[in-house]
Amino acid sequence: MTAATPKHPLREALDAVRLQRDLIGVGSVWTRVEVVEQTLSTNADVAKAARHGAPEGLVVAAEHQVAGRGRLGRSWQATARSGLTVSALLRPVDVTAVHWPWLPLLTGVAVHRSLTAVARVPARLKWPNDVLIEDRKVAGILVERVDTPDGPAAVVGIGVNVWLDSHELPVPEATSLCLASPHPLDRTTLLVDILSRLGDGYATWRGAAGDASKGLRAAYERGCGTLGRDVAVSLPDGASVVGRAMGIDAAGRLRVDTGETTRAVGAGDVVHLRSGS
Ligand code: BT5
Repeated sequence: MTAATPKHPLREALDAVRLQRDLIGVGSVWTRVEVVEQTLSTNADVAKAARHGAPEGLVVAAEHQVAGRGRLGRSWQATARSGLTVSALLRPVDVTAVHWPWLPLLTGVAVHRSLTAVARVPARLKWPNDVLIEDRKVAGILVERVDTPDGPAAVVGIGVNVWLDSHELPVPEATSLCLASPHPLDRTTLLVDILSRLGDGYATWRGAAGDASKGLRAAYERGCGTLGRDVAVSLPDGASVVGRAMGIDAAGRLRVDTGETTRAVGAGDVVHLRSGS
């Protein structure tokens, strides 16, 4: 990837009226879209609303998120209006908890499809739910389970780098849509597309009672650039698994062939070592 030529970043405000109009309606999962100028974390905001009884379908998007959360206590950094920082409340009460680990993966499928179809970038999923362009991270997803008086809920958080110039990238391994694509696009269009796909994917998954074998698993595998590659996976307990990523199992875990055995990894950080052959 070549270093940045600034592409006249058009940091227009999110169009809250259009978001409401295009996302909310009969048959839509989305019930309310709020755009806030600044907040600490949209995931924290939606979790708080969930604990206070907010119904499924609440969406909060921030123009500037100043304490964005990543997984495992890490952070998500983005300058004002440079991308999407958005969270949505889902309450899949009729899906048994064993299938909930598919929620981040189905969110990844929606984001990946949107970036390839609308932003027209050669994006690939990195298990479990990063979205990469040429091995650089353009989007991150954080799904958190929250206990609420109305039962367990899921807060689905999505961060996408849209108008970040190269000198603004928070880490060298990051990229943005404007750096990777010659097709400028506005954030409202992208957000409508991502949430529409997420809503459809969620409704289908829920309709299948969370059973990913009814299409989600295959869809995820098609978009996943981790498969077929040699990987090193750091596990939460500090151990690591090195081998060839072979596929995704029925529980959404990554199957890694270590040469001696096949391990199913449910959580961890993957490093892509090199392409498999
Ligand atoms: C993630 O965590 O990638 C999940 C990020 C989720 C962010 C959204 S924004 C809306 C919602 N509200 C929140 O508070 N959070 C969610 P993880 O896999 O742990 O990756 C975090 C790591 O990505 C950091 O340690 C950095 O190395 C890197 N990183 C941070 N900001 C980045 C950015 N803008 N682009 C690419 N990489 C970034």
